[in-house]
Amino acid sequence: MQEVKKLWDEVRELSLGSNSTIERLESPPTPLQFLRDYVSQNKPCIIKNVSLHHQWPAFSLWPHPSYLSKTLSSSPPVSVHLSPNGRADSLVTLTHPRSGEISQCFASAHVERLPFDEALQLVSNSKNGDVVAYLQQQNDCFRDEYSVLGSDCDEHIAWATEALGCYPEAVNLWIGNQLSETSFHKDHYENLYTVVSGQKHFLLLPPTDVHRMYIRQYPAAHYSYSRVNDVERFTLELEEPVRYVPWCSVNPYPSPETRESEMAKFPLYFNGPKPFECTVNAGEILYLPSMWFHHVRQSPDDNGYTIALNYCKAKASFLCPYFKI
Ligand SMILES: O=C(O)CCC(=O)C(=O)O
Repeated sequence: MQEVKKLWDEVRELSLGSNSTIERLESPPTPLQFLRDYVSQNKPCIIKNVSLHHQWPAFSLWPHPSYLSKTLSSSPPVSVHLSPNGRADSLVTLTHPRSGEISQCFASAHVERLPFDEALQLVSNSKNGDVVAYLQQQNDCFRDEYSVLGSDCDEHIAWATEALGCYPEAVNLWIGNQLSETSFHKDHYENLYTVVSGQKHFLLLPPTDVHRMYIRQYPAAHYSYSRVNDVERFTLELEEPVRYVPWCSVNPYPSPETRESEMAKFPLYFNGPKPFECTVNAGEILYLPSMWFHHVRQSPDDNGYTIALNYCKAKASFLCPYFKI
């Protein structure tokens, strides 16, 4: 274990810095700077003033819900994730119906496709303990479900495309509010996470901190949701046959009642180096390199929504694009 702890320290000392903050660039980097200083080092950064340099109409139009509703009024339905507490795709304690045994499972949201206006209304009517809605689908939903908004932003981020050597494989739109939270996980793709309205709050840990996440196998479960005579009900059902999902066990924000026990269960997380912490504001892009662990919370804009767009591509062998520049 001593060697692993030394590795965490050395990664911070040699590459990431030890003050737990993410570097902020005043303006978009050149492709060469981006590749040399961040992509090839697998190091996150935040690019400020994107709205000035890229001048997407999205930054001024999307914060107005009436613009989105009007523009999307004759589009096909959009995907909305529903859960009782805004914590879908995360660990939930489940009492087994037959044995009464208490265990944890990996719970996925109930996903519905609804007309945009109806889906947006569900976000603003969200209530913790009742129903929390999050418009999202990580399957290129922006180019599929929201294609009419395509001319409001760039199809790709030119300096990143040049540095990474190819166009994004998926572009996803996220519309939620402070009630939705994304639990710690990692992805295998390079992520240019652009906040259009509101703020996103990230906790980040480098891939070398994998042991601090206590990744364990949890049985997969799904929320199913019903609305009968205005009575809304979620039930959590384990998948059958059982399927196991490897997931991070750490909740970085335990309640005051569970804090002590969580700290005792996950000492490497709570007693190790602090995670990198950053808030990404409207008009900024977070470069989130592949395999970094991330936990995401959000604060809404004045109209009650947080809107973000992320451009993703699988990590290539980064030496290839480097030599293309
Ligand atoms: O914005 C969020 O809620 C989660 C974003 C995320 O996890 C991702 O882009 O991989």
